[in-house]
Order: sequence, then C-alpha cells, then structure tokens
Amino acid sequence: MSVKPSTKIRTVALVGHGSVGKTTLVESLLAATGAIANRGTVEKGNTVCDYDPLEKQLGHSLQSALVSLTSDDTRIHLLDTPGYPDFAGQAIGALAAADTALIVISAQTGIELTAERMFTLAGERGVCRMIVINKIDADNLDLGALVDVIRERFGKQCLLLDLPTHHAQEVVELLGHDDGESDFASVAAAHRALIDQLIEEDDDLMARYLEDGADPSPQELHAPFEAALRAGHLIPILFVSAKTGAGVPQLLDALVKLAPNPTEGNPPPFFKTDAGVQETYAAQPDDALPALAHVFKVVMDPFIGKLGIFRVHQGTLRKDAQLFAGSNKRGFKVNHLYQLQGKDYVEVDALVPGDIGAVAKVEEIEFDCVLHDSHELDNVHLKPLAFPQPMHGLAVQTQRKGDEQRLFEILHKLEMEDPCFTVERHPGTNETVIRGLGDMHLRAKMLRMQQQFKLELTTSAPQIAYRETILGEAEGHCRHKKQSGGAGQFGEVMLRVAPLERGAGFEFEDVVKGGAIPGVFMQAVEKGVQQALSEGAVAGFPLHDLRVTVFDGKTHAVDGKEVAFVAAARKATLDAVRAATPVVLEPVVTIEVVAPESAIGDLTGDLASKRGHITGTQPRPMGTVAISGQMPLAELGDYQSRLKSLTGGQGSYTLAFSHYAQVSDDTQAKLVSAFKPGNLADD
Ligand SMILES: Nc1nc2c(ncn2[C@@H]2O[C@H](COP(=O)(O)OP(=O)(O)OP(=O)(O)O)[C@@H](O)[C@H]2O)c(=O)[nH]1
Ligand SMILES: [Mg+2]
Repeated sequence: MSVKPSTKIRTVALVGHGSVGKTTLVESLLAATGAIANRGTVEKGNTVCDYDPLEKQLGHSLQSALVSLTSDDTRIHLLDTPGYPDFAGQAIGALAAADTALIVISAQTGIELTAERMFTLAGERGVCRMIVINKIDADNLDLGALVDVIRERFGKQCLLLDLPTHHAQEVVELLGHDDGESDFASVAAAHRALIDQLIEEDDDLMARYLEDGADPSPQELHAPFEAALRAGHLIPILFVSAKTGAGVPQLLDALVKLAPNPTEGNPPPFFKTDAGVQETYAAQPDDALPALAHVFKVVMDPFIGKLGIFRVHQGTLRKDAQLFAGSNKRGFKVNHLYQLQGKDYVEVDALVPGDIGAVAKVEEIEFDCVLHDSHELDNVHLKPLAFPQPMHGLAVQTQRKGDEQRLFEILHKLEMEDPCFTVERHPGTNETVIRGLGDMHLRAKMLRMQQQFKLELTTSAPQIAYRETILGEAEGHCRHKKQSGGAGQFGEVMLRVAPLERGAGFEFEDVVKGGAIPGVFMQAVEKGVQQALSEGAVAGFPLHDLRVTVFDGKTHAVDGKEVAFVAAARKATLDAVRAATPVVLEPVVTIEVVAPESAIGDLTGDLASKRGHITGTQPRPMGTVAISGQMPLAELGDYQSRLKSLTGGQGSYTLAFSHYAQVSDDTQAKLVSAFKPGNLADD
C-alpha cells in the first residue's frame, strides 16, 4: 500500500446499535470501490469485518475491525464497531482513532440505545458526526417521521444531505441539486436548508450572499462545511441501503469530499504532564515532526502475539525505526509495520498522520498508551475515554485441577484486550470473578476460552463486590514485638483514620516527627496499611475512601525490622477502622430496560419491589418503552430470567455502574456475621 499524504486520508468509525447493518455497509463500501469483488453477507458468514468464528456463531460483531479502501485517490480507513451494548468498549475505543463517526440507524427500528450513546460520546470528544439511515429498501417505512424524530432527539442541526428517490432505489444528493424527485420531502427545500446553514457559518459568505443572492460554489462551501461539522452546527443525514447499494456512491462521495481529513478535524485531546502540571498538547498532523501515535486497541493474537493497533497523530512511523511506549525509557525496534484489512495484516514501510496501523510482539504496549520516537513526548496522553464500568459478574473455576495457572494467564490476556472486562481474585473466598458489561459479553469470553484456548470451565454466581468504609475518625496503635532466640523484631505504629468523600479512594499521610519511625521503614508501614485495606476490617471487603495518617511510632536500634512495621501498621489500621464506625457499601447501578409497552406495569412493579428507584420511562420505536432507574446490583443476580418471564423474551436491559451506597443495618449485620471471627487474622 502506498503512502498517501494526510490530506488524502479519512478516518471513519461506523457506530450504532446492533444489527443496524454496519458490517454489511462496510462490505458495500468495499465492493463499490473494488476492494473486494463481491459483497459478503453476515448470514453467510463471509464478511471482511466479522471474520472471527465467534462473530459468525453469535451473529454480531464482537470487536472493532479495520479496513481501508481507496476512492477518488483518497484512502478511507473504516472502523466497523460492534453495536450490541455488551461490546461497547470496542466501539468507544474506536472513537479515539476516527475524525468522523457515522452514526448508523436502521430505518426499521429507529434510534436505539447505542446510537444515542455514541452520538453523545462522539460529540463530547469533538469527533465529527454524520447520521446514516440504512435499510431504506425495507417495506412499510416512514422515513419522514424518522427524520423528524432524529431532529427532535439529536437537534435541529441534523440536516438532510441526500434524499431517497424512485422508491429508495436511488438517492439524490442535496448540496449540488435543488430540484428533482424524492420519496418524501422537497429537494428544493432541503437544499435551501443546507445551504442556509452553511452560509450562516461564514460571515464573508453571508455578506456576499446578501449582496447578490447567488448560491456559493461547492469550493466556497467546503470550508464552512468543515467548520460546521467540527462545531457540531451541522450533522448531515444520509440514506443508504447496504443491501441494494442505493446511496452508497453518495456516501463515499461525502466521505471523500466532505468528511474532514486529519488536518481539518477537531484536534485530538492530548495533554502533557510536566512536573505535575497538565497542559494541552497540540499534536500536529505533520509527517515531518516527531512521531506520535495512540494505541486504541490491543489484540492478543494466538499466532502473531500481542498486537498494538494505533492511529498516527503526528510525524511518520517507519519500519525499522525505534519507538517508545509511554514513559518507558527503553525503546523497541519496529521490525514489522502493518495495516489491517479485516483479518489480514498487510506490511507497510511507513504510516503518516491519519493512518491506522499495527505493530506486533511488543510487550511494553498497553491499551491507551502513546507510541512516540522522542523522550520529549514521554508524558503525553490522550484524554481518557469514558468506558462503562463492568458490573455483570461470573465466578469461574477450572474443571481440571492444574489448569488454574493457565486460567489466570488467559484471563490476563483477555483483560489486556478489553477495557470493559476485569478479573478479580478474592483470596478470602478463593473466588475468581470475571466482570463484563452483560451476559452476552461474558458468554463471548467463556466461548473464546473454550474454543480458542481449549479451557474447560464451570461457572457460578459471584459474590457482590461490597466495600467497606468508615463514617468517623479514630486512632489505632500497635507495638509488634517478637523475641525468638536470635534477632528479634520490633516496630511500633500510631495512626489515625478519617473518612474521605465517596469515590476519593485512599490517601496515605506521614506526619511522624523527629524520625520516630525512620524513613526507611515508612514504605513498610504503608504496605501494612494497604494490606489491612485490601482485607477489610469487619466484613472482609476492601476498604475505600479514607485517609490514614501515621503520626508516631518507635523503632529499635537492633530489632527494628521491615516485617515488624508491616505487621504493626496492618494491625493498627484494622483497630482504628473498627473504632471509626465502619460500614459496608454496595454497588448501585443505573438500569435501562427496553421492552414492549404492555409489560411496563409488571416491570416497574418488579423493580420497585427489589429496592429499585424508577427515574423515567420513554417511548421507543415499534411499540416499545425504555424504563430507567437505579437499583442495588445485589438485586439483579437473576434479572435476565426475571425479565424473560415478565416480557415473554421480548425485553433487554443494560447496566452501568452509578455509585456505592450504604447497605441496610440488617444486611450489614448478616455480612459481618458471615465473616467469621476466625478469618480476622490480626495476630
Ligand atoms: N433489508 C436490509 N437488510 C440489511 C441491510 N443492511 C444490513 N441488513 C441486514 O441486517 C442484519 C444485521 O446486519 P449487520 O451488518 O450484521 O449489522 P451490524 O450493525 O454490523 O450489527 P452488530 O455487528 O451486531 O453491531 C443482517 O441480517 C443484514 O443482512 C439493508 O440495507 N437492508
Ligand atoms: Mg457488525
């Protein structure tokens, strides 16, 4: 693949709800530009983007896939993302790599959860947005009504850029056409609305227009179009049928002529930390500057190994060059540089700003790290992406004894790939819990461990991730002294605990005066404190949101030992916490249930009876309704089956972490008594 200048590159993420046709649309775009001979279908399992056997098995994209195509001498990098909310991590990650997000909406089902969410997230990150209405070939559609709903929900800045005509067999472009037929709206009026919006964007253009009344030329409209896209003053709506190909040439044309190139989009939100101060870092899409790329995806490929997939934001990345990952002092050599085409890796020599590429077998690379070739850029980071916190848990055990170590290695790999998948080990209960965004997310991971890694597992419902915290302040003191024959151990610690606001985590403060605890032992003291915090003091759950201030202590010239300070600090912390009104907290989640309208009464009744708090209901297309509320996660263990029986299998739900709240006295008493005093290993 030849190197294109950045102005001839577009980066486009296709986002939107599950089954709206994103993967099919990528096929159509590839076929229309001759990148593939024939369009594959998800039904046949022969699309370029859904190449993973699991994607074929589950009938959904599970990860973001990358392809590029060339149209009109312009390279378009497309990121096909999964729409099912369980795989949102991959879709959100793709926003860090794209200048343009195509929010794909099905003409049959209208705006759905993922479209709404990605529309907002893309807007917040300054990614230019275009709305693509797909499946216009389907029967019994009311496209006019759908456009009204889009403008109502997403704003009046959503304007038609084309219109279907001849019963959706073709599409008429509106920037250059002011007359002709369309299936449901006036071409002239839609053309006028678009031009007026663009003229508003540019004072000079406005002045000239007021003077002579003539429409500006396409060249004159280019800059205002980019400005309006960047500012979100214009969100074009396009129509396509990925199945028949209608509207696909117009979409391609819009991507080439109107979607921003890397020098035109909003600058990526990089910042640089220097001596604790954070400043915006303006990456320049200039291929001659030091190289800077951001890793938005990591793949643990069974054959190629660890693969870091990145977007170049500045400079040129070259094969054989030396690069650094984040603030690593040691660099690595780029032995092979790839571009991805679905499952295929295509070797390239160089990548410039706007290009998306990959490097393999580099251990230092992590999700969200920055790759660069100058230590000047060591502390440059991209603004973190807003990932949903994984709340669905499943406890997993290996069927074969002896597979445990392998299980941890594989889980670690899966964790590195997926920002919305976490693994917890609870030493107290010997439980390994995997957490993801939903049942389907965890099922996909289980299938992958089974099929790809040949690991046989059993599962069970996990414990709820309770936490402990304190409501009051208290002091703790411990003198750890051991004399057993030879050298003794001595360490004494006095400390104070105080509550911090929810979500603040943990602060450690050392205000010891006069070297009562020598500096060399302070690390041991902090280690002991940390041990106590991870064990929990009253119910065996990790302690959060508190400050531990060490204010005095004592050592011994001969017997003062690290182990003694660890033990003393741990015990002093546990004592202090137990005296500081400890309480147990439980996770509370925001839930959204989408189900047929007829089930609304049963569903809200069920949620309310399980300590839920309904915050709203909203009508959704096709006679469905979305119910939102908050409820303790502990009440949702069997929600999948409850929802199924209440809606006859027609409902779906998503969870997002909201906050931690104090459990009732009853629950606390139960949890504390279940945590047997024998477990309080506070010798
Ligand atoms: N009638 C019609 N069906 C379409 C069109 N585009 C896609 N489909 C069908 O819609 C279904 C879903 O298509 P996909 O391409 O897998 O949808 P997706 O958006 O990639 O779905 P996820 O990967 O789950 O996010 C398939 O059965 C497609 O054949 C279209 O333009 N018209
Ligand atoms: Mg797909």
